[in-house]
Amino acid sequence: MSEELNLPVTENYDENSIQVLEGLEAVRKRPGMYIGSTGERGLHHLVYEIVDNSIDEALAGYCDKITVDILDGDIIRVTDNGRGIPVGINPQKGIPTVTVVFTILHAGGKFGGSGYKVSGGLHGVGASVVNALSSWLEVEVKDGKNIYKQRYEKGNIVSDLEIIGETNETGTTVTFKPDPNIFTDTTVFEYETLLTRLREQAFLNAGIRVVLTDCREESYTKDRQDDLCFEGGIKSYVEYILEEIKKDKITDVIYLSGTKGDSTAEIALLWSTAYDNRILSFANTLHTIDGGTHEQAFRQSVSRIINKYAHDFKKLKTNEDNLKSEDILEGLIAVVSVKLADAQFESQTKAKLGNTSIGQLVRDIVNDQLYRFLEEHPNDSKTIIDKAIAASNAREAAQKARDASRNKAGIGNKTRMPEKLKDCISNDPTKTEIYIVEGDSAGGSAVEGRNSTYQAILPLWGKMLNVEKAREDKVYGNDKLTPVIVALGTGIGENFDINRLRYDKIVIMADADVDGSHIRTLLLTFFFRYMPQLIETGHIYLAQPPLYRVSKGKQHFDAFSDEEKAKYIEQLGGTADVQRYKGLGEMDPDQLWETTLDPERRTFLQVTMADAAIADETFTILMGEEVEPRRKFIEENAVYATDLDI
Ligand code: TTJ
Repeated sequence: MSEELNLPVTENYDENSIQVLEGLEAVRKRPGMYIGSTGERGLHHLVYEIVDNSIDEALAGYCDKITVDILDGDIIRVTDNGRGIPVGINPQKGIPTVTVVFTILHAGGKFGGSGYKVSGGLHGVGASVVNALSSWLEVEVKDGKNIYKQRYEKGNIVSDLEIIGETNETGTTVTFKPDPNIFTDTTVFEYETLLTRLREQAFLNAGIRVVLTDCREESYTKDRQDDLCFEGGIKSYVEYILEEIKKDKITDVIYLSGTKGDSTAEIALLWSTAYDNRILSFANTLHTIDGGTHEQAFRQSVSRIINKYAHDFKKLKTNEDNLKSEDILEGLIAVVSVKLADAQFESQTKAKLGNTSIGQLVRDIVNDQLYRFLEEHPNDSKTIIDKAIAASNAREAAQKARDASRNKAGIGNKTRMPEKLKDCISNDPTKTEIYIVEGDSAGGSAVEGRNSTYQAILPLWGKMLNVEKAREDKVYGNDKLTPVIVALGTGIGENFDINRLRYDKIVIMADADVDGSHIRTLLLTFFFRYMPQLIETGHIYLAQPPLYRVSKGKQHFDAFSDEEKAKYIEQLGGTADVQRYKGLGEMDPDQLWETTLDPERRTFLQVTMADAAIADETFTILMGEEVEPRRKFIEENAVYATDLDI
């Protein structure tokens, strides 16, 4: 049912409307000027342009639900339950405001009004652009009395604004089909792409609710629906990122905010167990991937304030250098969201914010509010500073090791091997083995018992570092592990090069007691964190020395477990002499060769971590206070392959 509206009809448009049509013609001629590209990114941008209008209505407090439906035929439908775009005649244009919205190219504020709209430069004014680039677009408005509808094709009005029904609801629905003649790459919408951006919008506009649904029959995301609403806003955003990277937070979520004039800034941050940092910055909800004044101000002022606090509260000695920014930011997850009227972007892709004033606002907020947080949360402050110190020590240790391994690899002068290393004669890295042995005495019998052609021995320090007491930086920050790094030759961290590995097998040979378990824990954690490729490529083994020697007369057996011991006693008629090996240091060289080193008779355990990510978190526990959980982990979690013929 459509009732004649006393509205100007299409043929009566004056010269202005011809100008209007030319305006949208320009959009079709150079779409990239208006939406960045006509590829997949530009296609999805159309949706964001329409949704932004509803988000504005939600931020104004008149709408609490926005739905985005992907329909068959590469069609999008966006609906909000706001006031509805006004249908009354726009005095300047002499046509309904809703028609102005979709047919007149706007440069400034929302719908051509004088008031500015906090936007990324296109937001809230992109409706006519979307219309111009769509094969067709239909808008339906409910104003609490009537349902109005109008249809356009390629930006051209093809029907008057008509009343098609009655309603007591209010809201706006826009349905459109992007023009395949413009979007020649693809017109297929990706659910995950839309989800990512709409989720971002929901985080950045606390409390707005966006429901995305895939209504397509054929789509592999058919019937997928995500109902996105985060009352916590960017505080929820940093928690979300934490979950995504499977790390744990080590401080509370910190929230800072402030306004200056027309500009607002809000910041959420936390420190996590991660080793890198993730700082996302946004301007008018546009993700400024290349950062800009707001993000730079944030990074600089966080570093400044942490150092200021550390010195003020004697966490750093006055003559101690400041902590480096990269160490302070290690593990940081932060979202910096600024909204400002005259956002200036330094690149066409709007990826870098240029306004200097917003940088000052961010600095003021961090200087004032972060410092206050640190004062009021001494535990979190200690955690942040301890982590930065640990990061600094680990970085210095890594640098030392890089220098050492670079020298070792013949870069510059020939590096001396660690003096404790009893290297093997062969240089063939596909055949040689290095045994990392706990203590000098075990090292001594291993040196005598080994086959020096292809077996190298590296005795480590005797008494294991009191791992449960030593903080991570103490464990890795000192030079105890440097001999291992130099001997292996690969370098560590980002300098790791598996092609420089000097041995085929790296065998950890330690006693089955608590000290042995400490050294195994430490070395596995060290390899996992700084040379994980060694684990992934199966180069790491645990030697399995026997626990008992069961003998009777001339016969003797070596047992590797209590069960085996009982079996051998049984085999020898129920009685036998049982010698418990106290430790590797107790074994004479021949015994060590026969039981642990000889490839024909030894039992190696190859360390293969099924899930590095789980291991990472578990190793974090290993570095915690309790020794027992760590030892238990090593015995249970490393996946061992026994009787390997290697
Ligand atoms: C503007 O101020 C007067 C009352 O209505 C306000 C308004 O325009 N609200 C509004 C616009 N709600 N939703 C829209 C909108 C929704 C979609 C899906 C698309 C567009 C272009 C606008």
